Amino acid sequence: MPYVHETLENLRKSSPAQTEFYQAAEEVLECLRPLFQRSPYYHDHSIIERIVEPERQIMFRICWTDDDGRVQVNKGYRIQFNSALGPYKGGLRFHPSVTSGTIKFLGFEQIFKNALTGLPIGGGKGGSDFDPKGKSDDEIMRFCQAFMSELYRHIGPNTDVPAGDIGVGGREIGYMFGQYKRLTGRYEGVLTGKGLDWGGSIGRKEATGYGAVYFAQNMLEALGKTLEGKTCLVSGAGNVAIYTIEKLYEMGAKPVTCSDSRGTLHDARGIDLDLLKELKEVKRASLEAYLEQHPEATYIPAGEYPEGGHAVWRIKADAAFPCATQNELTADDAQALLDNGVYCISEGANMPSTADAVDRFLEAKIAYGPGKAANAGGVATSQLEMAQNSSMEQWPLEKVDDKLKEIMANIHRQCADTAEEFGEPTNLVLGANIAGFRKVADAMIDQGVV
Ligand code: NDP
Ligand code: 2IT
Repeated sequence: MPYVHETLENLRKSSPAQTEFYQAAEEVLECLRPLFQRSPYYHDHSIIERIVEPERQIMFRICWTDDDGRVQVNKGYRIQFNSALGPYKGGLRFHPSVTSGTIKFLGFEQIFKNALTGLPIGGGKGGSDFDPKGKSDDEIMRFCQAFMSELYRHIGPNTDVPAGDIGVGGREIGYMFGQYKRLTGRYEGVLTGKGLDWGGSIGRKEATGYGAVYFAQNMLEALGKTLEGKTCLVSGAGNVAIYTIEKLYEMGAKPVTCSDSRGTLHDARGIDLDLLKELKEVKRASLEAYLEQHPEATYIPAGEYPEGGHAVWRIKADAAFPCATQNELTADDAQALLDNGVYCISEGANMPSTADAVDRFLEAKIAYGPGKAANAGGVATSQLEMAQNSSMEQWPLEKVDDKLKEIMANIHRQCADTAEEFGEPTNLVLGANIAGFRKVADAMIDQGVV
């Protein structure tokens, strides 16, 4: 299929340093080959050349003053990738590793993820290389205000609605919302993940993690299995990891690990969720402090696993939930998981498995739910927050959670049906990419050359 090959070659030349974006684009485009063979009209409309090119990318300078009175400078980004299905929607990431390539890969993934939800949202993403670690509350507030002082002119409830991602939670959304309101004089649903007393949706904080577990449950149901009594590995210790662990307990499973950038925690009796929440949501402390209350648990500092792999993925279990960051699970890790009997992987994070790791999972034909399908519950519930804001309502938890369950089941069904349609019934990567792409591409064709 020269069409796919040529587009990837052109991307390699035009985006030489954007390796994560290239990785994400290659995965999607390679999956589309059988679709293009059946439906040449996507080629006739130059759809893939158009879909890999963001509609707009905004880069800006952020100047703010630290507690010592020194002026600090960071880079800010917002990518408005594709608006065929609705206003741009996607999170903001504050992490020192953020580059324009990181935001581009996340924005690209977001297009297809948002399409899979079946809700009217386009794809966008943003963030900064700002490092929230070790900053005071005042510093976080001044940074968020400075960030929004530029971003506010590019966003709006019907144009582009940012939310949280790594390093951006309820506190940061609050400071950014306050600054948006001050600058525009408008109280409107321009961000999601807001506080429950000022426009937030009940259940949004929990939605990504809960959704990833619902997705695992859907995959297991198709195999006649459940999560009940299963030992589960979770990486990360942030928003997605914490609520994955919470839902796993509700399903009768036993999550035995979590991790942060400094190390991995293994508690064979099951992670103490209350303590984890206190350490991470309240004290913002290292996971090592967990041992003060549970000396029988094991803590393995990052990089100190004897064989050089990621310690989380070397423990015997049934299911795994990567919920930290991109490329945190390598081919060696994938092999270790398979050797240890893991037969279900549901990705809470965005692109946590390297391309080689994904290949291992697909070859093994285990239940593998790629991030753009398995973690779509977060953005889907963000859209429910937008719906509540525009109708000036607040829905009860039961209603939000029922909708989340239904959306995750629909996503699973679409991925499985599409995989089946293309003759690879266990390949949900193929199913997710073709099903998401078709919706966006068809809408782009309907809307003409714009
Ligand atoms: P948080 O900032 O709440 O937590 C991130 C966790 O991952 C922390 O434990 C952090 O450790 C760890 N982590 C982050 N970067 C690295 C790194 N480079 N190496 C090792 N560990 C790292 O973020 P979220 O939980 O919100 O996001 C986690 C993942 O889920 C991301 O991939 C995000 O894109 C994805 N996601 C998030 C959604 C949401 O609604 N929040 C929705 C869909 C996907 P430490 O604290 O030490 O930095
Ligand atoms: O990656 C993601 O889907 C998110 N960070 C959530 C985006 C959103 O708009 O809620």
